[in-house]
Amino acid sequence: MKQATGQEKSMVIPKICPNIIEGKEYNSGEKIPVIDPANEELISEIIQADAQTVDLAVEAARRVFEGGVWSGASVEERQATLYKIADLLEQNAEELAWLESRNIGIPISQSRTRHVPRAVYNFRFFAEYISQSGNDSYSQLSDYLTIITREPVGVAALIGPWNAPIALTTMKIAAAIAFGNSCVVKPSEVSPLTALRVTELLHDAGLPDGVVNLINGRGAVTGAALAAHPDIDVLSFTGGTATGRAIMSAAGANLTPVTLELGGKSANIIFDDADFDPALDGALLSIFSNNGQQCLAGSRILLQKNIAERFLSAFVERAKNLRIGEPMDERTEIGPLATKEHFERVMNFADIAVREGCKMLCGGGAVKGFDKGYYFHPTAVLAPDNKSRICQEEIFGPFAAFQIFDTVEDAWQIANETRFGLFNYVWTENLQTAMTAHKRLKSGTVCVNTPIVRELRAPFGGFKESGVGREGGQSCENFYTEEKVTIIPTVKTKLHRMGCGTEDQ
Ligand code: TXE
Repeated sequence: MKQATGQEKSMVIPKICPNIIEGKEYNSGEKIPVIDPANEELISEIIQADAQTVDLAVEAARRVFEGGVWSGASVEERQATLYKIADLLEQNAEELAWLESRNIGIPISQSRTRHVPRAVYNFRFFAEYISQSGNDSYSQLSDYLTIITREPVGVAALIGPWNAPIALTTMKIAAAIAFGNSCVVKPSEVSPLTALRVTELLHDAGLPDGVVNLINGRGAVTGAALAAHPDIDVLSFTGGTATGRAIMSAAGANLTPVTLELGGKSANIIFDDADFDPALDGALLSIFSNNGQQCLAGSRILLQKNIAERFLSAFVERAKNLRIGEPMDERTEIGPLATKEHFERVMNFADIAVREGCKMLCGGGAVKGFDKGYYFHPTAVLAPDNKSRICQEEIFGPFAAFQIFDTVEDAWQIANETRFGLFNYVWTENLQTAMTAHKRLKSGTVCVNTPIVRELRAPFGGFKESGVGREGGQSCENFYTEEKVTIIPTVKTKLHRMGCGTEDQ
């Protein structure tokens, strides 16, 4: 593998994204194009790992795990390496932000301020976590001490999404390796660039080769081979709900535990008594940041009837004013969608909205003035009711579906009428309404008077079809470690003597 070149490394996109197994590059296999969504140009190609290459990666991870170079390292050693990784990511932050924005079209200002700092924090957080977490023990049973310890689970398969690749995939990597595991990482075929650079930086930070192995390829080939592999111990996935089902079935055949962080259709409920300006800012951020491609987007905006007209007109005015542009332009607020297929899918929802009788408030099509690139206009529609497809399906783009409701009770009912349950947002100045939201909304997280705040200590995940399991400090410890119970008598025990031919106890 290449040596560290640090900040001096010029910002180039590698022509080929190889598979990296135990520190070695594997360059043979089908090539799959990687496209810049801003101009539709070929910027790189991945080498697809077939089932045999996936085997090699899992075998390497297993060998390195059993060898103990990392799984047997002390907490202090692991912590030092994790801090070093965080430092190196930070030193290369500009390059990582640039790669991410070129690859998936996220505005550079957001890659710089949110995605890459989050990746850095993921490693720092788990470095700190492992030095603080402790073990339980029980001494209630007379004359016995029962100690609970944790061991790394073994080989973790980590399958990442394309919408926030560096932030979400490093969360999985940091958690898996912090607890001593080895892993096989498969980024989305759409967004391989930052995962490759991060893998190089892991090596430069001194993480032993083979602790993190990188394989590239399509979901149906590489992803499916990894998910069905009998020698992985756990699998963590972030992506779409349909893919999550396929992965859970494949893993289930081997009794491999999974965490699935899937889609969402979160309600963002604005009550009449909400503080207007923060609610408006929060609603815009919630649906338009990350080009609307986020699982926790507040994509169904529910307005109580007295605030509705004023809110709608202020929202639409701001939405029309969003700066749409080249992702590398620092002023850009909305860049292109990540792929052509996704762009067409989001476009199709604009047609569906019209067919379903929604009122188009703004947007609803491709942005004029761009000959190339997958630019979709920030869109807002007023839906006739919650049954319409634009209120029930995850669009995953800058597409806000408004509804108007009457009573507080109506709000809970509409918000919960969905097969998803990842997030909900509530804006109110009434403490009772806020506390009722906390009880009544069926989702993994309820945000009151704030857009998303990601607290890594807290469990992140979804109810219903939004997922299985949770990610976060304690949740990740539970997932990436096996618990072991050791029972020790605290006094010399006198055991019943079987086979002595005596009634003596
Ligand atoms: O992602 P996929 P898709 C939602 C969003 C989006 C929809 C579809 O609504 O429009 O999902 O997105 C790998 N076995 N989210 O289809 O397929 C794939 O290679 C193993 C929500 O583009 O879920 C990639 O690495 N792996 C979301 C990863 O799964 C498979 C983020 C995610 O891709 C596989 C992304 C298989 N059979 C999309 N098939 C979120 N929760 O934030 C695919 N993959």
